[in-house]
Amino acid sequence: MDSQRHPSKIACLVCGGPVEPFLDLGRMPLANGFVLPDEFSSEYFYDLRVGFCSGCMMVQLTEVVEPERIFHDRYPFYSSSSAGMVKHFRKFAGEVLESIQEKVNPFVVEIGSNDGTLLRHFADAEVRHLGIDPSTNVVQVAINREIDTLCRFFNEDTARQVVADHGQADVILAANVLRHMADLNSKVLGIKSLLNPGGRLIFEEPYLGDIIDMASYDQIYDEHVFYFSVISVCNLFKRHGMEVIDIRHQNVHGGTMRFTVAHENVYQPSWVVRLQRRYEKITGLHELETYETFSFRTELSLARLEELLRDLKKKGNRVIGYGASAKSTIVINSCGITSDVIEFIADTTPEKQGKCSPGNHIPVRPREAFTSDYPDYALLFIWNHCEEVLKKERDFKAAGGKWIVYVPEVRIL
Ligand code: JHZ
Ligand code: ZN
Repeated sequence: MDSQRHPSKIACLVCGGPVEPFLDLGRMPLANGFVLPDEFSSEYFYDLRVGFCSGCMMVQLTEVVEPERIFHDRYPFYSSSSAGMVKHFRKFAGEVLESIQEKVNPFVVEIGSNDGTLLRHFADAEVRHLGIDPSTNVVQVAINREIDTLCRFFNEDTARQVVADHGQADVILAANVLRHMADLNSKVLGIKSLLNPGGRLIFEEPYLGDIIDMASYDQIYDEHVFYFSVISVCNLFKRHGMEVIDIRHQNVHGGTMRFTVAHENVYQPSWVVRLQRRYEKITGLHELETYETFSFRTELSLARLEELLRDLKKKGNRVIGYGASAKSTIVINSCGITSDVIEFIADTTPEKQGKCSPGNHIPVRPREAFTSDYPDYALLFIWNHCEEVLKKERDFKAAGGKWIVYVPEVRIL
């Protein structure tokens, strides 16, 4: 092995301390890199490894893919692709709108605003707003909905530009975005300069505590450079004179934490933040051993899934995948699943249909390919939308079909 390319420890992207790798998922294609057959030979691969920094407690990837390879004019993920998430964002917006109703002409900025699923509620309420997102195709959807959006990467320059054009923000929102940004210190500096003195950054991300508890290893991929605990997020903002003043756990994407952050010494931080930090110490989120156990559970879970699929195929069953999520790429490539095992993946996103899954090239077909000819088993790659899917597809079960899930454990439903 080339020790220059695969150093055992890398420097933490936040504090520069040593990062200890604890899980290696091998060579991996881009999670959202769905491909046409003539693109197979130019597919991009990277080493998917994740590590823990004992200095600032941040869990992070050890190899970062350039964001321009991921977010471009064909980024195939739309925030509105799940009815459950649309509902979640409506409620989120309602709470924020209520918190700013006393303000005169408030200004709300969303980083990574995608197709405007969250920001549309501010546009509808005629609140001054601005979305910032680098993926042209998703931004076009937002612009068509008359949501003010700037199509570019968020960074310190963008922040300066927004302040010059519109002034500082009262609220900055970011949902499933900050963990995607490798140069996190610089992004925090951008946020700090964009946020007015009494302003709040409210962001949410799948919570590391839940990822560990549920062994949801498939949330680990190129787009997610960081995996946030309350301790690591507090440490990150403290470096820049900001502080976490509140946290609220959310029941989406397998467990998400919503963080509220402000300039230091403006608000009294909630006792919940202190308590959760203590809880994280009790459950070992500040110790490498916890992550090594997680790594072992991941390997076990992958082996069980592989065995189950092999067994079902041997008995002559038809198996398909449901939901060509970014997560599915990790499971498919880690388990070595090919189209001999899974005929196709059913997915509602037009941009993914007709293409093949990254790496192992399983065809992606519209949902109707599933409903018109039910298989014996469907492997649910969007276990995070389980309730929504099982309700929508209740006829599959009624027709004798069975679901396979693998988070929190490999099970047949
Ligand atoms: P879903 C993406 O992850 C990527 P993914 C990103 N990195 C991130 O952080 C999270 O979102 C938030 C399909 N689908 O939401 C549509 C159906 O086919 O778990 C999409 O292709 N039928 C930004 O991709 C895919 O699932 C359905 O009934 O893991 C989305 O999967 C539903 C509900 C979805 O996110
Ligand atoms: Zn660190």
